[in-house]
Amino acid sequence: KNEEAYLDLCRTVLSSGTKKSDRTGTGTLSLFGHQMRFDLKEGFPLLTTKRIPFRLIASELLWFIKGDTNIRFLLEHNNNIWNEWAFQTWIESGEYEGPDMSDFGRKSLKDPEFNQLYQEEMKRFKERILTEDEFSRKYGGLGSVYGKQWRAWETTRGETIDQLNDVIAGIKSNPDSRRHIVTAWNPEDVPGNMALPPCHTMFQFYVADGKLSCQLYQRSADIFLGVPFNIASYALLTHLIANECSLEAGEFVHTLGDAHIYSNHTAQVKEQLTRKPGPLPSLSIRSKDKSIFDITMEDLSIDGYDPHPSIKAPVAV
Ligand code: UFP
Repeated sequence: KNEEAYLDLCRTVLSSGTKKSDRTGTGTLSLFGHQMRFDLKEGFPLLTTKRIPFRLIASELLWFIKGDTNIRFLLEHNNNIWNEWAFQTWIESGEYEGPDMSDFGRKSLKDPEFNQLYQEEMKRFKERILTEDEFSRKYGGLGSVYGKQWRAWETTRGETIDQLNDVIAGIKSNPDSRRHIVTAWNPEDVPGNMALPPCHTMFQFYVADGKLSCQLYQRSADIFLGVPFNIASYALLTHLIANECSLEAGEFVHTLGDAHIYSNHTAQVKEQLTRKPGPLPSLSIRSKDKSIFDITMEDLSIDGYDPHPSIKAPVAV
């Protein structure tokens, strides 16, 4: 049952995960290969055992769907989840003349005085992205992130492939096909061009009995902070594509590679496991006949969401 699938994953990793070191130096409990199923008929899988900010998930997904890779759209929606990646390019550029911001992720967590400086620089950066077109073109772009790979995958012949549009056309014209795949993992880009190689490496759609299902292969999964976002994001994508193709939403199948709980998240996970899940909310899409590429935040709403309070935890950087 939906949320239980997530809580079971937490319990399994806590009780039988392997201690494993990782890129961030934090340390994790980890297991390899796990699958959860969410029946979208039973409600929208936005966890109720802690509050998950649907607004951030939805505006990020609409940004991917548009093929946008510039954080200006996110900032216009008061969404700050990708700021650090753009800020990094800015401070490494020759034009940046402020205080030394190297290793700002780690330093801002440890050093309150530095954090103050960092917050001020970040505020100035965001303001310029929002108000200066030239600056935003130069420093707001994130390069080969999801939006690019989904909508404008670059071929060796210098053409682009619109994977998302093609997969939608395929679902409409040939629903039984076993080739409804979008891939974000581009081996040509991964070694140098990407600060964070895609975690959601590929997804596939499946149509049966008038319902559209989606399976995601996620290579790396931060169970406490990342996975609840990822579940909601792909559940929403499944609904939006189903709506676009005049199908009902079926299941979201979430397959994980390295599924891990960071050592500084275990107390929070245990706290969450003491909470009793409530009924799942429901998603409504207004203006049902709008194209998926024109849907805006105003067209989406979550009803009946009454979660337990959010739980804070440090992001591994
Ligand atoms: N991570 C997620 N979901 C995401 C995302 C990142 O769980 O959507 F963007 C986590 C997984 C991992 C870290 O803990 O971010 C990425 O690090 P690495 O590239 O070393 O796997």
